[in-house]
Amino acid sequence: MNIMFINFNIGSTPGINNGIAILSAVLKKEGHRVGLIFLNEELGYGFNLDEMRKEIMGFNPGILGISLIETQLKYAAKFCKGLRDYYKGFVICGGSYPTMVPEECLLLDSIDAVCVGEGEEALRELADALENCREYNRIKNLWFRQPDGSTIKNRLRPFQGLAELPPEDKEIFDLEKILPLKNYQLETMVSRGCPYQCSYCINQSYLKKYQNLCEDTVSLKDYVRMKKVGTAIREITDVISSHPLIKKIAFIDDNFILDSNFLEQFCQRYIKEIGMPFVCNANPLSYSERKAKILKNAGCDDVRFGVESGSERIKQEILQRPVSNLAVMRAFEINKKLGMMTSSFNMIGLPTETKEEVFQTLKLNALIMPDTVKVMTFYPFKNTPIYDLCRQHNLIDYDKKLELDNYDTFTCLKFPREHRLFLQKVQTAFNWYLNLSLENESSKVCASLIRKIEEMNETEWNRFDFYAVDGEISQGFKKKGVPHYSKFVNRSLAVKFPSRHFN
Ligand code: B12
Repeated sequence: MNIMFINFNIGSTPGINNGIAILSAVLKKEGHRVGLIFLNEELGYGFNLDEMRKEIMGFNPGILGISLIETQLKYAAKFCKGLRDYYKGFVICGGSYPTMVPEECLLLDSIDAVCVGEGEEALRELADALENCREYNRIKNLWFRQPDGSTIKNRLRPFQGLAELPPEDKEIFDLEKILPLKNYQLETMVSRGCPYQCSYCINQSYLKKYQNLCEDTVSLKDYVRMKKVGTAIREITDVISSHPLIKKIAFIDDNFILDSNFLEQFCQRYIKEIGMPFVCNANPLSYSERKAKILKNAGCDDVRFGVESGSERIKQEILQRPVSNLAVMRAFEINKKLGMMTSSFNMIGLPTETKEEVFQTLKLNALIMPDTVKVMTFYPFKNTPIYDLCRQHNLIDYDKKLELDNYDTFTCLKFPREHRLFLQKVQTAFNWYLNLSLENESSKVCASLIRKIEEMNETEWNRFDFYAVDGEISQGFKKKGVPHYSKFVNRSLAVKFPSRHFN
């Protein structure tokens, strides 16, 4: 059967969708033909309904599979509206958003079914049933909309065993176009699930959903899984053998270092079979000098840590994230000692967060001095504990939320105007605030610039070309060799100069 996926990646950095990559591998193994429409302007494929129609008609899929995250819902809804004018096959959607709010996705025009949770077995069974004209209404993990408007809500099967899966089909993505946009870094994952219960992430609700809907009893232990070392290695070697320009591997798991045994075994094989520099995500709480040494010996030169906030109150009360500032400082200290780079991920614009608490986040970053710093604006995802908190306090501006494609720059919370302006200034100019602590020429220049922007009203701020000024002062500092942070490529990213980062 022909099965075509649609990946909505509009207005946000393109990347391999691991969900589609594994579904494609499973379906191809069964002999199906798999196609993909990857919507992303940077890849030269914007949201153009006529183009999509031509591609779909040309591929003639029996199943159209939409992979969806919350920020892309508006595009999927528009696409689904006119779809039935020309497409009569089966339409199903899956991904993090359909899993969090399946009832809402079932209401989208043209949708026949929603996949709740993991989709490998469900989609394989659906394709098989449709191909052989068999009954499919009882397939686990699938919810169906009936012609009379009623729904069938099947229970979920237990979490997918990763050992049974083939290597992902990353080649279904146009890697020739994606890789240059990622500085020739190949993104991959070695695990699924996360044991932490942070209120802003889907993990907590994801597990709860399974606990409520699964046919068997499932626990956190079942949710957090590692791939087979051999499969994780092969998913990399297969791609690098056909894309020789790849120069770095990025492990984008929530927490790459979670399982010590896996880490050791994987790193041993990685050195021998891949031997390329790599970067990974890690939670400061799971970090230790021992793990850092394993990483370093295997070629890891950069670890990305979720710092999130410098306010202990925000972390405990709002984010339910038990990672103290001390744990953060320890993790960064370990890397500094071993000569490894660090990246720090942060959020501002959190519910109940005060100006002082925003500054605590900047101060913590100034203390730990990461090589790159990302500061994003908080975005409440549906069905997460923090979303419920925001809703209870009537904090969400739903129209604004719908407008946002990603959560880099603008808040969709109903803060007073003056606080919104403050957040925009800090999110844009956070590198200048970091420079204040460097106690060098950049601190003096940035102190006076910060005074200037802090006094600006909304109109003045909107007219102010921050990026031109930042580029100019950064050039000057670079010429003189003055250490400083400047913005790089992405509006939410600042890089420390001098930097080994983009060599
Ligand atoms: C890796 C990752 C990325 C990668 C890949 C993105 C992608 N589209 O998959 C990159 C780095 C590019 C990325 C970017 C972003 N991400 Co991201 N990312 C993740 C992460 C850490 C893991 C996802 C993953 O690969 N899991 C493993 C695969 C195998 O699972 P899966 O994707 O869920 O797929 C399974 C099922 O969902 C289902 N399925 C999926 N699609 C389909 C389709 C059909 C037809 C069917 C039947 C089934 C099905 O079957 C799959 C196999 O079992 C999650 C966190 C998490 N815990 O899930 C966040 C997450 C998905 N990201 C999120 C967000 C918001 C973003 C960004 C908007 C961030 C930004 N500021 O720009 C961008 C958007 C990019 C885009 N438009 O796709 C949110 C989504 C929230 C939500 N409720 O929708 C998450 C959940 C993080 C969070 N905050 O909790 N991300």
